[in-house]
Amino acid sequence: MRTGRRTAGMIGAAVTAAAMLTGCGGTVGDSGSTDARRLVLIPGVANEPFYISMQCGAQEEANKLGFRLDTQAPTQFDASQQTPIVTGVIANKPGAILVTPTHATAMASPIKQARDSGIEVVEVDTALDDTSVAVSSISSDNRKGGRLAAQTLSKLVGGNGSVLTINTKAGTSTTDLRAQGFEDELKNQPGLASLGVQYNNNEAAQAASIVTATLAAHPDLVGIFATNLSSAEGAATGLRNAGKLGQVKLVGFDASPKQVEDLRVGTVQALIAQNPADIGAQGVDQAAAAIDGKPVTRNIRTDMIALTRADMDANAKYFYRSKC
Ligand code: T6T
Repeated sequence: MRTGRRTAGMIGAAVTAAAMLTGCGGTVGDSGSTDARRLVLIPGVANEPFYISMQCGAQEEANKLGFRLDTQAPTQFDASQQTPIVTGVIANKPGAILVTPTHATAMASPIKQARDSGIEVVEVDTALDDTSVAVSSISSDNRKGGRLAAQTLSKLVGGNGSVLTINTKAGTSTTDLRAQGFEDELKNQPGLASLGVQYNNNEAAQAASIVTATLAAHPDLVGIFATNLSSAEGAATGLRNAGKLGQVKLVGFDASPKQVEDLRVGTVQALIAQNPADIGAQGVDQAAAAIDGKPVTRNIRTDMIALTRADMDANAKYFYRSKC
């Protein structure tokens, strides 16, 4: 495996993770000169069905447009792991990076460095607070998704009772917007009382513990909104451990294979599925346009759908993939 001249141990670990992402990711060469036909995808974390699906869509589009796409992913969704990947890529001068900033402010400095070195920056999924850095940002309408989750949960619990949000990591633009959208919509649902937001640090086990502790403190809990894959998978485990499956309703974002199975067996009542393959494909389109000096679209919103057990199989195209 070849890596850049400035490769440190940490980058080596991250690159290994990238190669494992789907088996089709590669490392970036160290030619030292700009290779405008090369793109580097830097997702939020390796080995996760949302980002694998995003990579599959990006790879397919890059093949169509005649670009080489390399992928380098951190082993955890964490700015301290993603930063050396971004700075390492600068030395290798691709035409563009497609990056999922793991923190809305902590990732600003390395991503700006990339931009200032002449690399086009396209944000895929999450975004920096500083909207001046990327030429284009492609994501779901996350605030709307949070509102949709609240409407869905309200119907499931008959409009009454206490509800909890389990969020992943503060500073993740997407999931913070989902939690805000959920709270906004609760204002239109007078029978629902918010128990606030708790963070699971993107660890499913922590989400399970949050559910156990909340059930002990609030036996009136009727519903949970889990803002992403790890929080939803973990919340389902927590409800199962407490023997509360189906009694406490669960609406989760994302549609990993485990989440889809949880929906099928009734552990989860609804999933807000995103379209990560489209985020990846449109990210490549925008990167290619920027490199070729063509017009780019600053903000692109991809579609989402609320899946229930009744309609899930008709919408199987929204299920996330574990490999391309
Ligand atoms: O929900 C997705 C993604 O949209 C979010 O930014 C981070 O979490 C996921 O990757 C799911 O784990």
